[in-house]
Amino acid sequence: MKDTNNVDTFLKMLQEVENIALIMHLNPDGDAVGATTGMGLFLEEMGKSVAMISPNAFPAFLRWIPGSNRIINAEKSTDKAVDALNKADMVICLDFNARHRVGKFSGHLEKYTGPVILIDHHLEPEDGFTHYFCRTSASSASEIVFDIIQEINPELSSLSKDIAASLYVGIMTDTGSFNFSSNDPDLYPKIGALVKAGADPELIHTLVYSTSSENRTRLLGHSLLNRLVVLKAHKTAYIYLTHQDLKRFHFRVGDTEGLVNYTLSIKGINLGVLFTERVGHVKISLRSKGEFSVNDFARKHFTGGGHKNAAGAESKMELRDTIQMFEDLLPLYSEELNKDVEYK
Ligand SMILES: [Mn+2]
Repeated sequence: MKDTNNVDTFLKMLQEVENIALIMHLNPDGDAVGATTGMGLFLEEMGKSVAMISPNAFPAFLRWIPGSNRIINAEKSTDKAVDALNKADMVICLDFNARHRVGKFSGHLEKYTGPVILIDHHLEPEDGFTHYFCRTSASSASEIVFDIIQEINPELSSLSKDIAASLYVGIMTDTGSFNFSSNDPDLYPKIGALVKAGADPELIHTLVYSTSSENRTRLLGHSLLNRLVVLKAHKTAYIYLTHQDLKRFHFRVGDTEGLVNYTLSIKGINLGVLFTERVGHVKISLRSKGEFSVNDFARKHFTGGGHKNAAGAESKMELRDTIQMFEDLLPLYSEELNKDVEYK
């Protein structure tokens, strides 16, 4: 039996350790970075020595996050990241639940023999972690970090402004500013506590969402005007981006973040997908409204998974073949795709 969500077990383990390495997933998003810096800063307040590792670079619009300037980019500074891992008495993995999600760094993580704690909110966590803080009903890994902090420190006196801002940005980005995964009423007292501790929702929203480059905004325009395909019969819309598109608009990490959501903004569309042609593979982002599970779909037909209404996947086929395969699959799901969301 997996020992899960047990703060006492975690605290006992913490007593034994001095150096802790925190690791987030490849292509980190706001939740991955925010949960990591939030947890990292909290552990430092507890007197621990903390190293934070990212498998690769994270987007520029997250670089203001307190503590994020200390994150080691394992792709760029591999030796430094491996050193931090080897020095660690404990590893904490945040916002992912399968080791392959750290990309090239997974080999190092697999070789690590100390305790590995998982803090995550995705479905079906992999076996082999020492302790699990997993709750799929949580909005984000950052919310789970908040829960851990609150259980250790119920008065939240250790919730500094910097920790609060980190966790707020994680919850805000993973819920699309409280648009999805945010129906749990228990989430809102936590938001209140974060704001009380000094997180500034207006400022954080501006720092995250009003920072597009001109190229990114034009890529959005190009995507919607020239690369959007609507399949009304299947209540599906998708956007595809080729190498050339990315090159034309000087694509940088994070530029397509949130782009897939525009597909679902069309009335009557229940499944939205973004196909992005990368070197050697096609990156697939999937979103759905209502009952259609993009997690099941991504797991069954592509390499990937995530949540019921938001998932990511990869295809090793050419872009054209990937899209063809996708279109061929849609008739199999016509019943589920035709269930529209309605007010209940
Ligand atoms: Mn997350």
